[in-house]
Amino acid sequence: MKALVVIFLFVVVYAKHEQYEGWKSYYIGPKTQEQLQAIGSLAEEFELDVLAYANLEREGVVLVKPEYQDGFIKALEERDFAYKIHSADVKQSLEYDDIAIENRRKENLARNGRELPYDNYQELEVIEDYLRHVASRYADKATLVSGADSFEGRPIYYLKISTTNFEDTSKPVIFIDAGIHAREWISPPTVTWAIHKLLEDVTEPDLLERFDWILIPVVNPDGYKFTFTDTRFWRKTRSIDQNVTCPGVDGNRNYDFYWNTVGTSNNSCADTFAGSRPFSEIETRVVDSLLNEYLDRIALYLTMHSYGSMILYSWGHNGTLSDNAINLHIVGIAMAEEILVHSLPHFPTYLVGNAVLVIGYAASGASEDYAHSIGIPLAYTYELPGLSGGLNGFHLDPRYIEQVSRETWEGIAVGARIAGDLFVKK
Ligand code: 0X9
Ligand code: ZN
Repeated sequence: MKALVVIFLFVVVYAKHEQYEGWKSYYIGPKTQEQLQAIGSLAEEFELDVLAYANLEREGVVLVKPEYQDGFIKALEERDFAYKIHSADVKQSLEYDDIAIENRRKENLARNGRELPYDNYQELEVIEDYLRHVASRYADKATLVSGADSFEGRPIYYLKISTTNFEDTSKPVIFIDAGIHAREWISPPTVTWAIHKLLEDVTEPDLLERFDWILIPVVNPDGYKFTFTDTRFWRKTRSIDQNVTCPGVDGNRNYDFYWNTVGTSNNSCADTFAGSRPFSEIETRVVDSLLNEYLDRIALYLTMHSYGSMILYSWGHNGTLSDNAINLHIVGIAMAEEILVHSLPHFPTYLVGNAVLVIGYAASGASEDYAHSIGIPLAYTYELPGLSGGLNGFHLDPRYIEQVSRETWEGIAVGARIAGDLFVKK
């Protein structure tokens, strides 16, 4: 019987990842600025899916389709790139991941463990149950709202946390979202952990007294769900537009900031498709309307992505600096230093800086730039740790989810306090 269950599980996951048959992933380590810059054109030429961005100190990881593998390796060798295999069989790596995830899920159920796992990735329904639970258990401080239904009809939940029901308008607001990029599974747990620290395990009461919080654990629930059920490396929303070929828009190219001018695609089948117009997606409109509703009170905006151990700030479309660059840098560094204090020795050190300079490419229509452009003084993209830099596993090994959530919270706490000190109400 047990053997049958194992076989059944294997068949189910096998079918699920069929689309990655023959795919491989590689570490690539650029040694010179020219090599670093060449990655963008290699990515275009060989339709690479970049899972982690390289820089001169740190190798990146790319996914390569079977039909491009020979040409890609030839191109790397011609350009004298350092590279090594990351997964020789992506489909099999995903199957192993699924089995490990399923086993941990069963162990959790058997232990009757905490409601929300931090030793396993968090499925959408589990996050939603948790949000409903904390909203009713801590009704005096927490309000759960659905900003709208997603394209496929799922609630886009956000939690408002406040000791005054948001009525003391002199309090600065801290706004954090996660899960706009569906496949970046480490992102939502950092926001659910923040909720845990503000409601269930309050070790920093000043953060509750001083600030109101808006927290969106999964901005893109349709895409997130789709990565669990169908396509592990799906990045975009799941909207269907009759005028274009493929479903989905890159939420982080869909904001109204130099929309569709750089680092974006007009091809709906591309991962960086900017959409048919700014804010074509209900998911980005929900964030936009909240940003605008609390515009004069938001002291700090964070959006959680992966991978790369980076804290990025404006301007990400052209690499220039904003008028508030010094504060952006000071607060960015303070967050990164605090994370470092609570990090593990083998985790990469966070890099902090202008998005273009640190991640190595320009892209318009991203949320942190938009938030900053409408007047939010401190706005950052976190690229959370994972993949490269000596961590194991195909994606970030689930054993590190709690660690990343904990250390990220330390960064958020420090960032909130300094943002609060700097905040001048308009
Ligand atoms: O490209 C992105 O959207 C972000 N990286 S990710 O690997 N998570 O996709 C980086 C966005 C950086 N910010 C700007 N370009 N403004
Ligand atoms: Zn992302």
